[in-house]
Amino acid sequence: MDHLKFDGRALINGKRVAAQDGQLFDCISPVDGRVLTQVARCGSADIDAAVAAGRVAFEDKRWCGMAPAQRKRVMIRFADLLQQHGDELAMTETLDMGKPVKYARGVDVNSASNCIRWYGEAVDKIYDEIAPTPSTALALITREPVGVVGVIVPWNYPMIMAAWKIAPALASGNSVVLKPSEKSPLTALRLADLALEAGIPEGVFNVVTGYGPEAGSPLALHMDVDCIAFTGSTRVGKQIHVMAGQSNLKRAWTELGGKSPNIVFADCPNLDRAVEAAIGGIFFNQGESCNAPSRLFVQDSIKERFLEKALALVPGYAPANPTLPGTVMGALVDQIQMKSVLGYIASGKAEGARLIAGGEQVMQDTGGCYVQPTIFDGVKPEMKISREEIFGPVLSVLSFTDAADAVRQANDSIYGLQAGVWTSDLNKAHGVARALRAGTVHVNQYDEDDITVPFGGFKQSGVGRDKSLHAFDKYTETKTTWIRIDSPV
Ligand code: TXE
Repeated sequence: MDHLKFDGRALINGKRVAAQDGQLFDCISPVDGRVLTQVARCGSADIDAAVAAGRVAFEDKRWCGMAPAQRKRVMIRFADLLQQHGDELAMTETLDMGKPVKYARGVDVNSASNCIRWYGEAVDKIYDEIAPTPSTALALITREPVGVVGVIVPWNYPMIMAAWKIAPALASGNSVVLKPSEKSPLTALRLADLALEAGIPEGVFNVVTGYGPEAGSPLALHMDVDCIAFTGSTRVGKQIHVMAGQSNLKRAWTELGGKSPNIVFADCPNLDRAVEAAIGGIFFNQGESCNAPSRLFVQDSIKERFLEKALALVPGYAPANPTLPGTVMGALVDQIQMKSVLGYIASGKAEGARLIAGGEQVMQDTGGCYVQPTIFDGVKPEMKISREEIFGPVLSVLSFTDAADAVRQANDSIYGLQAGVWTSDLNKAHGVARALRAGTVHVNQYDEDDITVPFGGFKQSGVGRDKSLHAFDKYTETKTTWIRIDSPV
């Protein structure tokens, strides 16, 4: 990994550039605390330059005017380049934000590449519509790119979150200005290098690095940005909608937090699988997943057996250096996040939940940010660890009496991103799935995922859907063109 050289300059109009005022910030690895490189600390002037480049590229149609079949070929080449550079991208991601390299390669690179390929494939396969009007008129319903799309993403899946937005935005012919998280900026810059290499014209895909208030806000407030797509915290997501309204009423799409309930009934068809999914779901990616099943509801009659099996799996998630190929639990993204997670663990103890696994920071001697996989039993709905998104390896186990009680408790949250139900009873599975207020409900599994299905939340988990053909709704305007036919034959 010492062979990796990082270039922390922004990418604007096809060129790597420093911030206009020369400001930089340190990019610190949570693996061992080392400074990986310095990164451009962009501000308003840099955002203006990136948006202007995107606007010029959009207006002269160098990308949206390209024949769809050609645009498709370029995007597929872009997806191929991610695979060709997969090992480098994976190790960069691991060093930058701490996830195990095995998953950075096997999940993040593959999934980002697949996403870009899938939307690329769609470019020349989607048709517009003709409305069923009387014969005196022809009404065309066409989709047009919105123009310049601003994209702000978090640090937990930097490449995947970027791909979910830039792929449909680019496939629809837009220009993009991407602001990655200041905690994990490096792979976004490499994606933009590879996009250029693949043949996406200069100015079409720009990356500006920097902090939220300094680089993200000017993008969300920009009068010449037509759409802003955001993944991150609910707190900042609300500000994004305000900024969109305060400026030019740009379209705003947000994928925000979650506190997903996972309900296991006593008639669960396969207890071992339910345990593996519950534990794998919360500890994968160090618990830094918006859709992590962080509230586990287990019916009383199987709870003891369930937790016994769950505890047996916990040692398998012991944190280790994520650059090693066998590691399954890496480092939390930074010191701030680690302190926040440890604060939630302290609050769980203080509020009287029963700590049955983990609870400690470990590997302090490395200089990295490592926390044990942690489970609290006896969690009550009003406790902070049951209500707030922890975004770390902390599972809260709650109880319920019957299906109605489980649904009531599950829905008692400001969030509505995902949910899980485990039962052999088809009626109960359908009934509970319908009653759950969540964008995705998993039945008798929790880990299925595919680019073909929409992803997003009800309630304060956000507005709009990533993935699937539905994502095109966010990056296109629908136009009606009425054509009068004077004298039908
Ligand atoms: O997210 P932020 P943070 C949750 C999770 C986590 C907490 C804080 O609970 O513990 O949020 O994480 C940019 N204007 N999630 O602080 O701040 C920022 O630079 C414009 C859940 O990292 O929301 C980054 O690029 N942009 C989540 C992005 O917003 C601003 C994923 C996300 O940062 C901005 C991440 C501003 N004023 C965190 N302030 C999920 N659901 O996937 C920040 N940003």
